[in-house]
Amino acid sequence: MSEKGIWFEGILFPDLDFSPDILKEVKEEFTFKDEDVLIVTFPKSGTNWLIETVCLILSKGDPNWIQSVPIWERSPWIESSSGYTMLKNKEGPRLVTSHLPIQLFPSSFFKSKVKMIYFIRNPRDVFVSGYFFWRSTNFVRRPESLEEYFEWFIQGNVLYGSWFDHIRGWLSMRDKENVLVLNYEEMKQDTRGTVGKICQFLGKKLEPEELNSVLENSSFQAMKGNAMSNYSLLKGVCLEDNGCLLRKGSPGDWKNYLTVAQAETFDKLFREKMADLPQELFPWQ
Ligand code: PPS
Repeated sequence: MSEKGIWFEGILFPDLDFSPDILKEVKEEFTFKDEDVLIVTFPKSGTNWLIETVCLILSKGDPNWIQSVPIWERSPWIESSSGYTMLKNKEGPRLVTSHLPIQLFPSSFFKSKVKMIYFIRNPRDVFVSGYFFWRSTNFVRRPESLEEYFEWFIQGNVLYGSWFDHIRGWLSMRDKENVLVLNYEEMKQDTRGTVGKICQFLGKKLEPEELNSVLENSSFQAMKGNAMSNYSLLKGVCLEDNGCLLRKGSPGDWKNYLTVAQAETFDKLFREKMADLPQELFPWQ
């Protein structure tokens, strides 16, 4: 994926709404406020699902906000030029999203009490999800085959760099009071329980019917039908007609795509790179 895109400090970014100058400014000058809420993920980890869920928690289950404002305006990506401008000009507490690796993150965050949720997904499913999604976009070099994208992914030669480095970097923050680490697989298996954890972390108490509305309106089917959240507004802009953010939403879908040899290469790499971290952080293993 190295021919098309923007490079900043050794990390590849989309060729759309990103620039090295803004990325530098974000890192050095963006000022977090303690009341902001932050969502950080490696791309294709379920970011938009988490954003939708948090938006619904903040609106106490009322779907009006998620059905009337595009998801990238409700919780802008801080590193994109448009997201950075929106966030800088926004009054009051902000919901902020980012895929940035820790070394490129605004330094003001590390001195703040901002509550951050870091969301992790099985990298094999991240890989498959990315392969299908990036092929339908016009802002990154498209892989010609799954094999080619596999090589790029394990070398960390993809958008936002190496999955392994991203996870290792951010997990160094996992014991901080203002950090909650969640994962896609557990949220899928016990969505109600995970939403409960998020509410507790954010200090939000929901009535049972409000909680039901959060679950209903953030479901895969509801999001797939919500034009403000399913990226259909980007068709013809940077997404082709067959482009689909909500593709399958199935943990373990990688088993339908990786060969036995690729799965073994992945397992070996995972062991080498992540062996010293508590394995309960990776419940799909
Ligand atoms: S992005 O472009 O990096 O911000 O994409 P991201 O949102 O991180 O990841 C997209 C994958 O998340 C799945 N998704 C969901 N799964 C379950 N429930 C809900 N509500 C949901 N919303 C999004 C989406 O289907 C993508 O995964 P794949 O495996 O491609 O289906």
